[in-house]
Amino acid sequence: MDSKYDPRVIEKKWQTLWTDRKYFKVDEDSDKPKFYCLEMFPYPSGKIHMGHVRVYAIGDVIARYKRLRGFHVLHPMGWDSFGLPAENAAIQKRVPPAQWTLNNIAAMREQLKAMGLSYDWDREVTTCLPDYYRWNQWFFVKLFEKGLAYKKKSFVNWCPSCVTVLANEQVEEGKCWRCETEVIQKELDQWFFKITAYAEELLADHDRLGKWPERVITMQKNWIGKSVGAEIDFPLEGRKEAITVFTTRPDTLYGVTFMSIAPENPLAAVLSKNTPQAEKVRAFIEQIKKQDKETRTSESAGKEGVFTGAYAIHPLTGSKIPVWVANFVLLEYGTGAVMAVPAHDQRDFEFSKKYHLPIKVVIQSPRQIFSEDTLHEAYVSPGMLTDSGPFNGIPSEEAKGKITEFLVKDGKGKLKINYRLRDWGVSRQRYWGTPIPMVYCKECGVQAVPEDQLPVLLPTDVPFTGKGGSPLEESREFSHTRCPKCQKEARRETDTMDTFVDSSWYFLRYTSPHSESHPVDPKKAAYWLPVDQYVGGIEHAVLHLLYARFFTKALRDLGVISIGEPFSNLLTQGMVIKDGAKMSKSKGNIVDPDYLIDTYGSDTSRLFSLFAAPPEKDLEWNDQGVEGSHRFLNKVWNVYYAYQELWKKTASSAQSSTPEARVLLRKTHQTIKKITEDMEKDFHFNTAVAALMELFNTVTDYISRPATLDPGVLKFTLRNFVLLLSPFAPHIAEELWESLGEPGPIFDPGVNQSWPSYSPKALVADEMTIVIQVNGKLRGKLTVPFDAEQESIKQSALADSKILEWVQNKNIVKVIYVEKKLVNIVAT
Ligand code: ANZ
Ligand code: ZN
Repeated sequence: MDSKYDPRVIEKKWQTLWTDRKYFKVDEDSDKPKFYCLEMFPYPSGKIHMGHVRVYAIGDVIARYKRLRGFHVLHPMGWDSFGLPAENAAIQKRVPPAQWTLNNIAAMREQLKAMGLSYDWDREVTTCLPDYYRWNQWFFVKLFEKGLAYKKKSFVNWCPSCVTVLANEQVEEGKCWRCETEVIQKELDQWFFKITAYAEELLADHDRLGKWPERVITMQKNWIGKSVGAEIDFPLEGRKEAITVFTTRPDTLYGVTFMSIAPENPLAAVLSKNTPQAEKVRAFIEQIKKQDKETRTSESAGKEGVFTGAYAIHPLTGSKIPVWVANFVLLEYGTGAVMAVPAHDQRDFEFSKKYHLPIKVVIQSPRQIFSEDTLHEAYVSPGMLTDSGPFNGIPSEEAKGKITEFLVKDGKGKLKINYRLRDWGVSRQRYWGTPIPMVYCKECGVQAVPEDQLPVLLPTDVPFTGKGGSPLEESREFSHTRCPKCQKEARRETDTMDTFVDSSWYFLRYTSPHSESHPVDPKKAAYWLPVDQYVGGIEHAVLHLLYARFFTKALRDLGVISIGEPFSNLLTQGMVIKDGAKMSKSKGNIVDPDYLIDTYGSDTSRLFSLFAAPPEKDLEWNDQGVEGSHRFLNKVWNVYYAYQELWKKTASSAQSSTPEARVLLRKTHQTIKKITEDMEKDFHFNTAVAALMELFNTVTDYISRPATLDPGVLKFTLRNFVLLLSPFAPHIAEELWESLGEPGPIFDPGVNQSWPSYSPKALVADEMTIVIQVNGKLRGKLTVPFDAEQESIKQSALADSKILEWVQNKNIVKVIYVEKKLVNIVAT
């Protein structure tokens, strides 16, 4: 041990040793219970940022802690390495995407290694390499064979200038994020995964999850958006067909005063044909097509519409109801048509006011009688039915069932459950992604690429022009192929898969990353799965976490794995904030992890990020905090350095003769208890680190009085302190451990070092008796813990009932404390 704490030297030393001896490499053969600890893998943008430091430090603490708790821990790392930035780099810098990506991975791998993270690097998974993406293709084909991958026309956000599809997130206020051209809705042939087939199971299985943030579950529930209601048919006047609507409020059926259909609904054009309205309707549809759906259907958006010229017939009253086209009705939800009840639906209410359509109250509030004139907004709460024929006087909740039943008997409607969840569109007109393994043959139609011809490799002869469209179309060699069935000339699918496909199963691949015959080796997967603890950002609450849950269920049904839920427990860490905003390049408030690690070392960086906030809360950056963590580690180092000679002739001892040593012992046991509880319950790393600092204060206090020093007890405390510190600041912990001469290293699986345990008996305090005097005369006695603070002893003395009598009606001038002996109260 050097006299000076130099993280650069010791961190390199221990990282090399851990790596060379493969301490964190695991197989499937152990008597210990397994624990699979996983953090969301990064996109290799080129450099790690503080957000990475935070999430990977959290994961590493959990992994190391669980090892010390006797678990056989799988802790892997990899790269989510397909995606648009590589393509943009290719356009801007003329580097091939593969080269750009692999260089970035190499650089980031070194940065992660410098953090001292306990990964089994032999299991590294890189999604942009054929040994990984071939299985994306394999899954695609299997899903296609089961009808869970299919192609259909659908409307997508389209930038006419970039000639490409945009994700919803890439549309900003209706404009393209890249060129600010107005985005239009374009109908394209796209591949979909049928996630809706699992909607009910995805919802129901929320109950089977372990510790997941309530917020994430709520967001998923809203995203899936289950609605129970009815489908009701409204015959069209003078036509054979009917408009079918989906409603969650069949109780309001008598309040329908018009119908609204989506502009994309083909009926819109059909119904207005040959009416004076035809041209108006056509123009309106064109205008709405230009708006993005998010804006158009938001609550605050203006309600707009146009009359089609056609009428529907009310299924119960037989009255004539005008059919309108309205901007807020979506084609993809329900039936793309709505029965409008302006008295009880706010959007319909606003629409009616704007276009002077009648409003008919059919649910009466128990508190106030509303009529068309007194209603200033829709009445949406439950109430009693009125103006509803035979259903008058029935409570609205009950009427839902009654009216539906009535319609069903009459063949005019049926019960219906709807989900907001849509099938997952996976086609991307991009280069840097997994080629979709499909072939189009003029004779045989759509054909899957046979298994023995996988992987379909990404071609390298593709020019990057930035013009948009599918870059793979530009590769002649790629797009021209032969039909797997008839061998005639055929065309390959030139779209690639959404990169969310890659991250939907990487956690499965980690269990057997080198398997060439299977996506996952069934035995190994059965041993490791599910992930026991998953750690990642809340921004993935819906898409990634829902897709991964869907994939797990679909792959279970394909017989690939046997579990149905991938992540037993989920921890979502907060953001790293500086000067009130999330750290980002554009805000210019970035702290570079490289600088931090070079200046202070990885242990300080980790300790600070764990200490500064509970993991699920945002972490406010603070330079003094970093300095403070660094000073703490220095202080610790100096104490161990000062005593290292002593340890050679001293054994650790949990027995003590002196009361002072017993105070230290008790504090040690209390700290072990406290930190263990913090780790087990919601991972309260910040309070765990605070407890460590507190224990160390007791240590420095203790050694400041060398006369009463018991070296055995001190060694006992310092030994436990290192173990408690080791998940947080592993490098310095190994070094300190070595200085104690204990069998090590701590993280050598062969040493089998375990997390300290406390003795409940040792938590009880020694007590002492304090004499209480009033004006120098003995008036009482007090029993207090041996390490009670002066202030609390004085307070107890003053509150003693006997003493109160003696000082009654007197003025307390002074309270004198003689350490561990007496309290004298001076009163006049
Ligand atoms: C009549 C009605 C009366 C409605 C009332 C509501 C209140 P959730 O709960 O989200 O499922 N709706 C149906 N399909 C629609 C579409 N494609 N685009 C826009 N709106 C649509 O909402 C179901 C309700 O949303 C349905 O119930 C329908 O309006 C509307 F007092 O029908 B309701
Ligand atoms: Zn063919």
